[in-house]
Amino acid sequence: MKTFYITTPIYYVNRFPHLGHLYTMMMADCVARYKRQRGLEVFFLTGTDEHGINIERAAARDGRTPEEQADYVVSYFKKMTAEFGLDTEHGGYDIFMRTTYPFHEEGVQELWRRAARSRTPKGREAIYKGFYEGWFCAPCAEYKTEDEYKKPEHAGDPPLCLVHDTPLDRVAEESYFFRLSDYGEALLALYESRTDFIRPEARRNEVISFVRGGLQDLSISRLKSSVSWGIPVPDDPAHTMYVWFDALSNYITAIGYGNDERERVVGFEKFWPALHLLGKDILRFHAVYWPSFLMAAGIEQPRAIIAHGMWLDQNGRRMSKTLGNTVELDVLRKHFTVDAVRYFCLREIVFGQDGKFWYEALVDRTNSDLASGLGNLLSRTLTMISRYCDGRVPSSQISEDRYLVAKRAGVDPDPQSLSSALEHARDQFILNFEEFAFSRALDNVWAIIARVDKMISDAKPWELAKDESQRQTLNAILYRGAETLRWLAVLLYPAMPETARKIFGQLGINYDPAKIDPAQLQWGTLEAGTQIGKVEPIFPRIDKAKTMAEIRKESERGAHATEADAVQGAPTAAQTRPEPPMKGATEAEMVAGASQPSPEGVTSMIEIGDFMRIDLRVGQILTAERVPKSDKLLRFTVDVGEENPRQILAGIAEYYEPEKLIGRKIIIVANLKPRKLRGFESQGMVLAASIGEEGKPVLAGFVEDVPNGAKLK
Ligand code: ME8
Repeated sequence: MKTFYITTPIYYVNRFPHLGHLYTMMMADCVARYKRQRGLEVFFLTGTDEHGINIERAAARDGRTPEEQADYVVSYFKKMTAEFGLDTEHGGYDIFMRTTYPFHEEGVQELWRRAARSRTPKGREAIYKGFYEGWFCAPCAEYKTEDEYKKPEHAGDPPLCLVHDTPLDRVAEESYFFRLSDYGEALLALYESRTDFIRPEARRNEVISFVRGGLQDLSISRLKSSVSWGIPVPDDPAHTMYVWFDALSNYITAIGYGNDERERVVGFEKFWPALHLLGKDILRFHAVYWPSFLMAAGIEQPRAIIAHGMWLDQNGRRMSKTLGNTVELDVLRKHFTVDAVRYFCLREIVFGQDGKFWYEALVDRTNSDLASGLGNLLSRTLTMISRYCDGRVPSSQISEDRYLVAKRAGVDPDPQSLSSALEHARDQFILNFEEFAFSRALDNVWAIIARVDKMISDAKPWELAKDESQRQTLNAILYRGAETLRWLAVLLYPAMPETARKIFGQLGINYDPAKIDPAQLQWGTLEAGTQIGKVEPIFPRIDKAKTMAEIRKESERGAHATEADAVQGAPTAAQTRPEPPMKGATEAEMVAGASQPSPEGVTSMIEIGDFMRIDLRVGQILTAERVPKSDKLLRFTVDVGEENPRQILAGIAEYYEPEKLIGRKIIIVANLKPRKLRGFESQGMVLAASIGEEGKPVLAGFVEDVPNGAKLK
C-alpha cells in the first residue's frame, strides 16, 4: 500500500493553544483524511516542542519544573484535539509527538553525529566549534541580525524583537556552528529541480531570494550553564542543542530514525519523506535549515513544504497569545459545531493567504452555506422522501412511456446531465484538493448544491405528487436529490467528517463515507428501497444578534483570563515596564471586603441592573503562594470554570496560610479590570467579609458543593 506522511509544526509549551494552532491541525487533518479516503496508508503527526530557554523561563515564572510546564500545556493541547475531533480516537493524528520522549533524544543525537561526521558541499566539516556573539529572541528561539530587531529607546537597553516587541538576550559564548554558508548553492539547486518543493509559489520565491542573499553559519548549541533544558550535544554535555535542531528532527525521530523500536512500530523507511504543513512564520526553519541538516546527514529531503497564511485580528495584526488578540477556543466551540469551524477555515481564506477572523462571518457562513445551503437540501429532499415515498429511497427509473410526461413537467428523463456535472465537479474537487486549493474545491461542491436545489425547485415535487401520472418523475427527482447528497457527503468527508457521517445516517446508508474513494464514486449506487434515517437539521440556524452578544461578553472575559497568565509567556516582572501607580489601589484593596471601611448601613440604593453588571463567580484555588517582598499579598491561580485558570492577588497574607487555601471554593468578581500589583497582574478579586476594627478578612464560601464557574445572582 502506498504511504503518506503529513506533519504539523510541534508547538511551544509556553502558551496555550489558540485558533492558529487549531487551524494548522485542522488543515493537516483534512489532508490526512482525504489521503486515507484515497486508499493511502497515512501517518499524521502533531505534537509539542518542549525544550529551550523560553520554556525554561515560562516554567520558572510559574513555579513549575520544565517537565511540569510541558505536561500542563500538553493537557490543554490534548483537550483541544479531543474537543475538535483531531485526536486518534476521532480518526485524527497518529502521534502526538513530544520532544521530551527518550527515543527522540536518541534520534536527534544520531542525526547530530551523522551531520558532524559529514563534509559540506565545499568539502569542509559541517559542524564546528566557535564563539557566538549576538542577540537572541527567546520567544522566536532565533538569533537576530541587525535588520531583524528594533533599536531600544534608551541607550544601554537591549534591542527589541520585531515580532514580539520583547527585549533580546545578549549571547556571547562558545558554541557549535552548522556551516550553513556552504549549503546555499545546493539549496538553490534543490528548489530549482523540485519546483513544488516549497508552496505556494510566492513563498518559494521569498525563500529563494533569502538564500540568494547569502547564508550565515548557524549557532546550534548553547552552553549548558546558559540553557540547561534541552538535549545535550553528543560527546560534549557542556553544550545543549539549539532548540530548532532538536525540534525539526522530531519529524524523523517520531517515525523511527535512530531508534529500532520506533522503526518497528512506525517505520522511517516506510513513511519518510513527509509533507510538512506549517505557518509561513516558520518557513525559513523548514525550507532552509531543515533541508541543510538533512543534506549533511545524507537523508532524503521532505516531500514538500507547504506554508499557510496567518489568521489576523480585525486590526490586521497576527493573532498570538503574546498580543492577547486570539480567538478563544472555548468560545468558538461553545457556539459553533466543529464542522462549521472547519468549513469556515477552509472556505473563508484562500489557503496560503492571510485572513482576518470575524465571528460575524462565521455566523453568516454557517447560516447561509451550511444551514440554508447544504442542510436545507438534505432536509427538503428527505422530508419529501418521507412524505411521498414512505421514507424509502424511490426508484430512479423513468420508463420510456413516461418520458413525455416528465418532459412536460420540465424534467429531463435522463439523469446523464446531472451525473456528468457531478463527475466533472468531483474531478475538479480532487484536482483542487491535491493542490491545497480547499476554498475552490468547496466552491465546486456548493455549485452542485445550488444546481440540485434549483432542479428540485423547478420540478416542484409537491405539484408532481398531486398527479399520479407523474409518479415516476417525482421518484426520479427525489432519487437524484438523495444520490447527489451521497456524492457530496463522500466529497465533503475530509473537510466535514461528522457532517458526512450524519448525511449518510439520514440517507439510511450503513457504510462509512471515510471508506469511499471519491475517484471511485459511481452514479446510481444508492439503492432504491433504502429506508432513510431520522430527518434532523444538521446545521440549525444561529440567532446572530443573540450569539454575537454572548460571544462579545465571553471573549472579553476570556481575554482578561488569559492575558497575563504566566504560562502564556507574559513578560517577566523585570521585562515589564512599570505601570503608573493606580490611584488609591492598595494591597488590602485586593479583597473586596477589606477595600472599604465597614459600612454601618447601606449608604445608597442601586438598581438591579447595577448589581447585574458585576460578574460574581465560584472559583477554586489551585495554587497559592506569598508574593515576594509583600507582607500582605497572596498570589493564587483560581479555576473559574474557564479554559485557563486565572491569576488573582488578594491582600490576606497576614490572616491566611497559603498552603491551607489550596482546593478552597471562593467567590470572585470576574469582570473587574485587571490591575497589576508588585509586578503581577490580578485578573479578578476575591470576596471576603471584613471583620472588626482592623478589617480582618474572612473569605466568603459555600456550605454545599458548587461547580467552578457557577454564577452568583
Ligand atoms: O513555532 N495563524 O511553535 P508555535 C495561523 N515550536 N497559524 C498560526 C497562528 C496564526 N495567527 N499562530 C500560530 C513554533 N499558528 C515551533 C515550531 S516545528 C519543528 C517547531 C500556527 O507554538 C502555525 O502553524 O509558535 C505556526 O507555524 C505555528 O502555529 C507556530 O507554533
